[in-house]
Amino acid sequence: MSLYAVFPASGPGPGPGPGQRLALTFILGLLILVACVLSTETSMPTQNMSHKERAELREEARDMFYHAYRAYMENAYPADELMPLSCKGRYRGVTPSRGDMDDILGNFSMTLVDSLDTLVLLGDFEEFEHAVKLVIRDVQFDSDIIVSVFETNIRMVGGLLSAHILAEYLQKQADTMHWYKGELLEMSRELGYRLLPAFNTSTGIPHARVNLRLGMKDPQLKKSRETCTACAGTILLEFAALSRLTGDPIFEVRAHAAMDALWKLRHRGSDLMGTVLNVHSGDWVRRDSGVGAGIDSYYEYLFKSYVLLGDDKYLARFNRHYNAVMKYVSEGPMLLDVLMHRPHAKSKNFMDSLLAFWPGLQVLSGDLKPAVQTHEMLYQVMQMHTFIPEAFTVDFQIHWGQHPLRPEFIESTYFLYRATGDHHYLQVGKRALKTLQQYAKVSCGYAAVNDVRTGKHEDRMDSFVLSETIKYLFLLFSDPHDLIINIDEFVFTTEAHLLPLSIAQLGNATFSFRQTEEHNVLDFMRTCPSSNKLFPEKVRKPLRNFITGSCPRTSGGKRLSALDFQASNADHLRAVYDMGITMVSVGDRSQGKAKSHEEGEMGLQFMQEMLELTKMQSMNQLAALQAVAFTTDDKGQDWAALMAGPSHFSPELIGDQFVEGDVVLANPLRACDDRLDNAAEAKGKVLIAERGDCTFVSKARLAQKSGAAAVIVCDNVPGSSGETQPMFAMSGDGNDDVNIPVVFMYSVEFGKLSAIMKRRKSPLRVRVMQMVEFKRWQLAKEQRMNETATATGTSSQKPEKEL
Ligand code: DMJ
Repeated sequence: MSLYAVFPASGPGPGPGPGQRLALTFILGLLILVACVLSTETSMPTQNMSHKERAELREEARDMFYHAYRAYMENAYPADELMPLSCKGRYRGVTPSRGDMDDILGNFSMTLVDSLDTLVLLGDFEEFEHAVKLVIRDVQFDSDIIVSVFETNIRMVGGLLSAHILAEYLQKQADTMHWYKGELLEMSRELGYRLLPAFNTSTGIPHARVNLRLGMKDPQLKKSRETCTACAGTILLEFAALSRLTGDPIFEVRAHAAMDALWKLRHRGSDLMGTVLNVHSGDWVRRDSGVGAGIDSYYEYLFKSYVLLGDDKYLARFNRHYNAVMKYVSEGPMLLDVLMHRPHAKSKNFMDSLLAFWPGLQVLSGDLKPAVQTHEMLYQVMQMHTFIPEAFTVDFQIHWGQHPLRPEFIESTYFLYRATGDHHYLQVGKRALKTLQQYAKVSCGYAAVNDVRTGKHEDRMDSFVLSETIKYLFLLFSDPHDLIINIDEFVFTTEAHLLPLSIAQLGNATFSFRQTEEHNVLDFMRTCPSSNKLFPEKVRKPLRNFITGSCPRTSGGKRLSALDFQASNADHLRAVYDMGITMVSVGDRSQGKAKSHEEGEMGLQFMQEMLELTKMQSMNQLAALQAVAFTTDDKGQDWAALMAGPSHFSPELIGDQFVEGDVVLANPLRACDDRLDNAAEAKGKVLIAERGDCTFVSKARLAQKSGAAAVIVCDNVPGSSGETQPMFAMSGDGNDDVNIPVVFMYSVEFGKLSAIMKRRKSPLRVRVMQMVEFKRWQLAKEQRMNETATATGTSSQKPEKEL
């Protein structure tokens, strides 16, 4: 059914023009489609969960742990990870490399070390003791392997430290493991020393990678410069614990220094951090600022450093950043990256799944309302796509469909449940658990999902599946009283390792006792019914259809807004009819009449919003659209541009940024098989390669290798055009190594470009840039020309374009 809106008969002013009508039809069509396609499950009221069911789910989480753990121990140990599809171990240097991703691996039995403290939480002291013995016997660090400092710290140092703490705890409390003499602490100290050379930089901010044996003397690390904010800022909890437990201050000193240096790099205007920086100069390399990939655990460690060490400085810093994030990045329940130096400009139109930890952190810091909202939005994304994809767009479409069974959403669910006691979060956890069982469980462990659209598995089970994902599920369904430790006396590291708050008392000048005034803080929870429990549902309710919009959102008396409007909703149709707008099937042109003058006014307001929405939508589309611009006259005065699509794997050209160069056709045109016969010619130029035979990103890598300034991938489907089909963004493989712009051009547009190339005597020079910027620039130019023409009384008619 196709619908369009007819303007109210009683309302003043002109009706929408044909273009606007078309846009309205489009929006309404879209709304109808969304309403029909999506289920209404999100509006299910929360059901309380019985003790019995909760206990059953706890046991199911326990079984999940053993299913994964045994699969690893029996088929992969002493490898770092289990490959669940081939049912064998993943070894660095032996298993075919996955590139930078493998920097996580150090051939140090990572999954076992990462799993140790979960064994204690499960109450399996016997297996814990056995596993500790294995680690002491088998794990060694003197390997000529380059590892990620961040990952080694959070998974290995953190895993060893928490296991050491729990081993000593069991000695005292469970009268067991008397043979244990602090070997795990010694191992973590040794590993800490092996990471320290990375901290020898002029800023004190550690390098991203280090060689376990050679430190920074590895020739491959000579050019090491860049690290991410989270990579450098997620060290302090483990290093402080290491120093306080060993009595060796060096670790904590270095980690504090890195935090201090990072703090100095914040943007003084916005208080935001970028994502990637140069460890020597302290210059920002990527100024995108959000709470997900590249930054996430820096914020987490500022707050938790305050909690663990009691140093107010970290709370103050966290608060400054937090306010900035809530001011610029947070938009309703969404969190959208901005540029740290231009915080009003959104730098991405997608969110990544790592940001799902944020509501959990908000809970810890006491800001419950936005935590409930963001969590609700994420839950809807999960229901829409089965799992939360690695990245999803602002309209909740898949941007990157992978799902490596990450813990962040479950982690936040756990903290929200602990803070509110609301059974909704148990239901959410149940759904997450059952989804893992149904779609990720394989006979040999749990397999990551390569694409949530197809459900295809990947031969990968990251160690955090055991150390975090299943641990948080187990904790969610456990009564804290049944756990062998008082969980509230511990801080969870970013890898969910347990560090006791008592560490602060092990002496350091930065420590000061916190004034908790616990009784006053908790008073509001003692009301009956607890206001704390009633609150989240109130916050969630209006958001319930945030994505699907499948139920009426208006309550009596409130004006229906265009944003809320659902063409499939009878109440909505009635409401707009009352405002004087009739929705008619094409062909039926009867008009609506407003019930009253006021309602007629509301109708006008409604239509205005519709137009605004259309405008916003086309602005968004324009922002993503790329342009290949060139001059159409010899003097270089007149410009034209052909539309092109962006890619997910190359840097975005934002604002007035552009890359300019002569175009050159790749030889062979498809630029595959690592073969480019005219590589020398491509240097500094804009290389044109044809779609097909290999991935977009491999063409881009080949062009980058030969020094090309940018790439235009032209379509291989004859007759395709951006005028008749939607533009799309080329997908990558998740690696972030392409640093030249890469754009896609349909065949019709490319036909125009190649015709111009043929007509020109000299090579065609093009500018790759954002389409919206090109349009802005052109408009400004036209305006200037008009002004001059008016002033001089001449004609401002533009010369014919070459297109
Ligand atoms: C874990 O290793 C940690 O939670 C880290 O902070 C982020 N990435 C993974 C889980 O997704």
